[in-house]
Amino acid sequence: MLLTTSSLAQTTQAATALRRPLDQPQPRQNPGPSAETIKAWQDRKFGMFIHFGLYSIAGGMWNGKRVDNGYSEQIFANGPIPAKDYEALAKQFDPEQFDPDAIVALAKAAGMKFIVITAKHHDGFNLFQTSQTSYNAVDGTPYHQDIVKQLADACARGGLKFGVYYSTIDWHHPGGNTYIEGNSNPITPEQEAFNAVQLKELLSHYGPISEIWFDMGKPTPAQSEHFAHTVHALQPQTMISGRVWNHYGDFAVMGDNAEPDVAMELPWQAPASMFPETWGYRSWQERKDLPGKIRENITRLVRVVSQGGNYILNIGPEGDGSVVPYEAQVLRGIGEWLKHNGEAIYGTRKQPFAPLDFGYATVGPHAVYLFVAKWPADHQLHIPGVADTVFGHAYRLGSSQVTTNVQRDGDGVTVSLDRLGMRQSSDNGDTNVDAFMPVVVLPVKGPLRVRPSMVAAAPDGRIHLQPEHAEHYLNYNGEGYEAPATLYKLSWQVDAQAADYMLTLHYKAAAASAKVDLWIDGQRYPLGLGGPDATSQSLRVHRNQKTHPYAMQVELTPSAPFREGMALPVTVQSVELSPTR
Ligand code: H79
Repeated sequence: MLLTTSSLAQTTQAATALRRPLDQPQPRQNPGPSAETIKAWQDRKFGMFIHFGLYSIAGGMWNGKRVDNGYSEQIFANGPIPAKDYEALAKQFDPEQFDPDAIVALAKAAGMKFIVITAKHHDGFNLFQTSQTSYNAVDGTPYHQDIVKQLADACARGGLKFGVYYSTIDWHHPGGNTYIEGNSNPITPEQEAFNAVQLKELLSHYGPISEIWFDMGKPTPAQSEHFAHTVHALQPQTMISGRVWNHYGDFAVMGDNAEPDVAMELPWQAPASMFPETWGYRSWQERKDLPGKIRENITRLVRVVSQGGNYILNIGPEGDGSVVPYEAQVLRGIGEWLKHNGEAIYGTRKQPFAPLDFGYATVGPHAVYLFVAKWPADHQLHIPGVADTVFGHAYRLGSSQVTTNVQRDGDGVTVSLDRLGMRQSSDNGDTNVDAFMPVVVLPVKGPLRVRPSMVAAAPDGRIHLQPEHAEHYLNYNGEGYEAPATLYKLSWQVDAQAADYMLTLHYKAAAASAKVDLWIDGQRYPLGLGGPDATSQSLRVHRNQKTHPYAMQVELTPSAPFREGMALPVTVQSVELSPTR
């Protein structure tokens, strides 16, 4: 049977509608990537970002002077450089040292599982051949080759996933944008049409695109939907970055070099550059303390992965396409560490414990991994709330011949670092990166049972819940880079001994039509908040110890099913629970 492109796309899409639990936000674009695709994307954990373009030739210098206001990939705007002069860089664009297979080999040596390259940055120059403008690497430069194609092919040969960065801003095209501070430009209708054609090109000519890293601009919700739909109509399994805005992404993106400070339950990524000052090559960047930079990035990777995220680390090759030696050394250093410790990173889940005083943790299919960032004074690792889990003997990852018992200790367990023969390594000038951030493995037999940290009941059994004691869940990537993240869920873990409670929700006056869902141990209680004068609601609720053996889980969300981006339509002041018998 012959399938047209569009019917093929529809067939693929029909099979991939994503379902999430009803107390989680539902994707705006559905169908999109399947649950399997999302999980595989999350399991990769670590990838390479490449910022490369005409700005790489300038390298943060113009007319012999350093341009130090803003990122070097935005030197056109920061200079500012006259358009004709910047465009003339295209005639010099001939990156003879650009070696896609070597870059793929470097990414693999770093332990990276995917590469994302700037197909088009804000300056409007395209690393790929496009029908929309000759301002591209093939038609507008002496190089005459498609960099995106070269790298896509090299990734396919090397077994890495491949993605593209795409800025919806365009400072070059006549129908495009001019620079504004912060880069939250509205997208003109001409620009939208131009972008949609380029998206079709990128999604049609380069094989499977694992992710598309939309960036910046401030499209309308209809434009964000248009961009997302254009991508998914051609490749439903492409993961779209949240910076397509208005909650049309398949994964949330933190700010440049930022990490979340709240709990995360949907897919997300933290983008990082080697130095916070630039993503594109900067010839005069001071590149000091290589071991420190390696340690910094291992720590960031571990912190991000222990919170369930993906870490994408940038390189900014020089104008001739060569990788900056310092950046290659940083990547190789991380790779050395991952060679021994990767089991604790790839395919793991976020840490389910209360914050750990010694560092971080992840959970694999058969083990808990403990990352020792701070040497505990008593040389013991304490893990709270796991007294009911059966552990095998603990060992240091990479040296399983020395083992020790996992000791019960109150409601948790303790592991002695001395018994594992582990010593604190000196941090000053230590070039032995492998000694850094050692990982201790606690093999888990049977289920991992975690008693969360809980809000206690008063002696009379009453429980007083305040927003400060809840996990806060936020919607990221709303109406542009500067829009604040909004709250969609509060979640408390409560040490509740009774089976039945009278619950009272106290809140600031809400719109007459405002509705929320209260969830008790996974059971949904829909609530209408009823008008500007109402400030509380009471109802009977029941504990379900079968599904939530340790703690009663109390959650508030918008009325289910709710879409990504919907905020909790009320300001919660407190939740009071009193046992009814
Ligand atoms: O591609 C990289 C950046 O060029 C792009 N995102 C990453 C991945 C980006 N474009 N704009 N922005 C990020 C936000 C702009 C932030 C800025 Fe600033 C605030 C630019 C000028 C003021 C940060 C702080 C850079 C200089 C000062």
